[in-house]
Amino acid sequence: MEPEKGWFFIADAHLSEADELRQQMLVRFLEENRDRMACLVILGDLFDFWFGFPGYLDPAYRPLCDVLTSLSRDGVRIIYLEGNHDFSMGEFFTETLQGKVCPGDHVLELNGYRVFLSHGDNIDPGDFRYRFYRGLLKSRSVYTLIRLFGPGRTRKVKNFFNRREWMHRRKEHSAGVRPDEAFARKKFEEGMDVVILGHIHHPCEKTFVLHGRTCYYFNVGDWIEHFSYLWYHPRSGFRLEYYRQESLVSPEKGQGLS
Ligand SMILES: [Mn+2]
Repeated sequence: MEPEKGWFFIADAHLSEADELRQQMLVRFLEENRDRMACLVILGDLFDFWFGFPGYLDPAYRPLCDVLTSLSRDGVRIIYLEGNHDFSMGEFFTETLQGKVCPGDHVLELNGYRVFLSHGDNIDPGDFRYRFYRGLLKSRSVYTLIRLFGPGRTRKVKNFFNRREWMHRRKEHSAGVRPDEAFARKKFEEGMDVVILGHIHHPCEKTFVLHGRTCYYFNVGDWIEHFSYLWYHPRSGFRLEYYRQESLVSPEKGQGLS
């Protein structure tokens, strides 16, 4: 019997050249689930810094890129929502993987649900400073500059960005409604049934009832501390799950990335 195929949603692995073990875990997870995978949605920041230079793939990411290529050849759809550590997904994602790359938000229809997807770093309309820098960084002139530097100097570019405090901004909110939940509620009012975000590195699921309509907010968490993902199949619905591969789990915690 054909295994049931569904949708996988992951985000925020923030892999760097030093994270061989976590990359290996992610590769195993994807391999083990390939028969259940119709579509893989990556909600940003899969790498700690990614710039898709034409004709170049960072050898450090080869294992993960290879498994993504083989999934895509097997007919798995790949959708990538750019995060705040992704600058230009480039031809590997668009050509080799034939993936859909969304620089901002994306809305799709999933078995009757209107699903809103976004990395989730740009959801606070009051955070002008962050919005300003994000806009500046993701501008054509910065992309041209990075392209001029070339892949040989990406580590320098990455270190430059990673030294900026606002690159890692995950606002603390001790009282009141969390901004991600307030944002989800706004989207439900606009007609969405499901909102799926990443960025905050905390897996969570919350059900809202709006004028008699049940809506769902999910944050898929991360692959640094929680190794969490969201799985959807028409029969079981949405389920937030955790990958456990004890022999590979490394005790890396609290890297403070977002
Ligand atoms: Mn992020």
